[in-house]
Amino acid sequence: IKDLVSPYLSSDYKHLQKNIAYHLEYTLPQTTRNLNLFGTYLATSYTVRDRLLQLSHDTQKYYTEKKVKTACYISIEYLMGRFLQNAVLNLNLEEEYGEALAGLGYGLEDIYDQEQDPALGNGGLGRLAACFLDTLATHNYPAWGYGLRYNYGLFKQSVDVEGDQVEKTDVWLQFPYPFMIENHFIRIPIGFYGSIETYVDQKTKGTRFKWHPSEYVIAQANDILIPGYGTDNTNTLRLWSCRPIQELDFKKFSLGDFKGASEKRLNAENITNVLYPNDNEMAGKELRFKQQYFLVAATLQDIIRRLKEQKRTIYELPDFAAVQLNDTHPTLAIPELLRVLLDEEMLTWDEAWDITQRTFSYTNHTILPEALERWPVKLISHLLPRHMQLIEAINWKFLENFSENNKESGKLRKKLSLIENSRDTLVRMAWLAIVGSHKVNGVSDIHTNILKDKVFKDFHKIYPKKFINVTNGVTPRRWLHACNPKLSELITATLNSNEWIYDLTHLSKLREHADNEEFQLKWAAIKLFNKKKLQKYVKRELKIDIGYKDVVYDIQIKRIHEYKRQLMNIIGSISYYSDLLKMDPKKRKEMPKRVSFIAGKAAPGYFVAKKIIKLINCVSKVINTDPEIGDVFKVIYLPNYSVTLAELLIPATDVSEHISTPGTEASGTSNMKFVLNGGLILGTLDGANLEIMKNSGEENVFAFGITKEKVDQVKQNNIEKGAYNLMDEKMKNAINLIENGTFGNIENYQGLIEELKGVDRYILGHDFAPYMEAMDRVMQTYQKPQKWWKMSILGCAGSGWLSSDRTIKEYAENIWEIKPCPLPKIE
Ligand code: 26W
Repeated sequence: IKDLVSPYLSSDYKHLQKNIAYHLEYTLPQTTRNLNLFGTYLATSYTVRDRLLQLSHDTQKYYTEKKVKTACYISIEYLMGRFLQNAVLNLNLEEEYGEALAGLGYGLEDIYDQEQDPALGNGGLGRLAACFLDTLATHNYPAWGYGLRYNYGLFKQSVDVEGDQVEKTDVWLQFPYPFMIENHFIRIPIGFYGSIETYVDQKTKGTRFKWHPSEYVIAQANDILIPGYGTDNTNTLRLWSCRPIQELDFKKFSLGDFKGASEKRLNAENITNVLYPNDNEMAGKELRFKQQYFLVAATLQDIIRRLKEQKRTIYELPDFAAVQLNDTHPTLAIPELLRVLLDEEMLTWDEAWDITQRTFSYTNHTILPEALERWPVKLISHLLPRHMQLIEAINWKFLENFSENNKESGKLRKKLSLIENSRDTLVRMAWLAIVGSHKVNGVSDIHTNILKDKVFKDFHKIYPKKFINVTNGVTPRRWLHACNPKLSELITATLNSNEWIYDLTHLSKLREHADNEEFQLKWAAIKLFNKKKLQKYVKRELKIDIGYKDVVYDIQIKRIHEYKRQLMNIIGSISYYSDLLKMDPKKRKEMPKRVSFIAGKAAPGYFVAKKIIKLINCVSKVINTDPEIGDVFKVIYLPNYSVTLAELLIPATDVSEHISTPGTEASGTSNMKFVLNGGLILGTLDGANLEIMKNSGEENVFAFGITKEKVDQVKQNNIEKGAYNLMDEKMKNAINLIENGTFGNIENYQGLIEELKGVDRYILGHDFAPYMEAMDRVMQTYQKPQKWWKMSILGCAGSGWLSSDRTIKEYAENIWEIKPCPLPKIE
């Protein structure tokens, strides 16, 4: 049969053209006689999909033959970005597709540009998952991604005339998304609510339990095939969407109750309707809890089905699949697997618990207390009565090891308990994840140390070996090769090989060119080229002309959050603006030029973050229209930050800001992407910044501020003496400008300013002067091009370890115990 299809898949450009024409004529309501860009993009995408389907079938068949162990990554978010360019590059078909499309009158770039980003994630955690999928396929690891196919992804953001964030629904499925394949053969029933039956097992005479859910929905698989770079191995990202058991209640319909007739369907569809837009803050809504259970219940059934298809027993599960919990959102997988093993597979508790612990591992991505999930016992008992019973049993058995007898261990028991008795009785999901996993990891050195010494201290004492660090990484395919083709070419030409694309440590060989003037000029010219592209975008989208020659492009792009301190950034801009105004106009004109970009979304319910956006926009308006300032300084807020926008911004950046309060940013991953693209870092001693300094050289990073150890003392001082009283004069002056209405009515910013002058939780006041001083160093250094470009090249040369290929190797070896399984090459 393979011979019947393989001619279709030839990669000759004429063949590709025929394939595209086929899909235009027979898949789409289009014809080859009236071509348009969007239709051609769709048809092109279908031809890519065809190739991936073939490769995916071969891959699955081979993995099954080889009986490999598979990694299953469960994540409630995936921020994939555009698909087509990545797939064409990974399949190494760029030239062929370029030619094929040119023949039809289109440029490849314009076709790529037709694609909408599927925004099925909020930020760092979802994008990390996407980088991991790229690496897993590229390095031939047998792996599955599991997630949810939300009807509506993260909201689209715009800014109104007042400077406020406006949210619009992201209807990403209104047009076909050609890379997702609805797999009608995989439909899995998922229960909710109901009761527990207790009975005596006739064989063992022991008590057994059975859950009888009172409601069911269907989990429908939607598959996205993940190509690897330079390999035939193609993995699957399986996204579940929720369908009703019964589409329409005909009885109700016949009685004229049309609304009631569709109620069940609407309730079911609701489960995967929308991505919760909170990042680092728990919303605590019942629907979100349903999403979490729906995801893990469907995923585990799918894994167990595949295990059994291979005629393997349930005891072999830990050798068949390593299941990674991406933060605590999928933690219900632990009681769910236990339930399946006990109530359906009839295992003993000890057997079931052993299998569970050996199957799961858990990654923590944040230590912010408001982000740590705790769900009410009441809610769990109502929705998943059997699971609540099991969580209590896990807790009971775990605490058994710590006697109740003396006061000290009584205290310890309280701290360790999976169930917290505060105002509400709550389940601590992180505790459950730790107890039910064999490995727990943080995402950077400093973050893992905080987990061990603070957040999970008591658990670390009990299970010292369970806790390990796996520092995050990013895929060099998307974040250098695809988004910065000119730099990619220069690196390949300089190293005389493109091996760096899948082994990034090769970049270290760039070190010998760091001082070379000719090389520096080439390097700088590419940055300028990328800046020009961004300048054009800003002109087109915002109608602002910012210039790009001899201007420092300074960028902070990430979710808007108090701990990330965009507020310090914008107050810095106010202060700089005020200094410029005070200057002798002649001297001002000679100042080095800077554009300060900020982009990022605020969670719709996070009012403080929204005020920060408003302040940024109002400050930007005043500065950008001040004729005294002209092109010496501009502040640009770019709306609707996305993966695709990041691909434009990162290659164009001279210096990026990663200025979180020490101890708050678990890792950060955009910092890595900037360094990879020759951008310099202006950053605090936090997250992965520290490791970037270690690997690229401290002298190549503009670091400032205190270590995390000193933060508590500063906070205490703020509380005792009042933050405002300790503040630097320049910062007071900037705050004064906000208060006197320079940037619009102060009432807009009341909450922000009060917190800043009072407690200043994130110690902006303390760090302000060193921050401004570091920015000054940036501007001074930029005036010395040889030094600047040397730093830029050395930063990139030291970034080999930043690849997610390194990260995944560590997961594979130290947590999952899986091995690459490359498909044999067929020539
Ligand atoms: C329950 C609400 C909620 C939603 C999302 C809580 C927490 C999250 C995420 C875990 C937040 C997140 O994305 N964390 C980021 O993870 C990145 C990948 O490890 C890190 O690089 C970032 O530093 C971290 O903020």
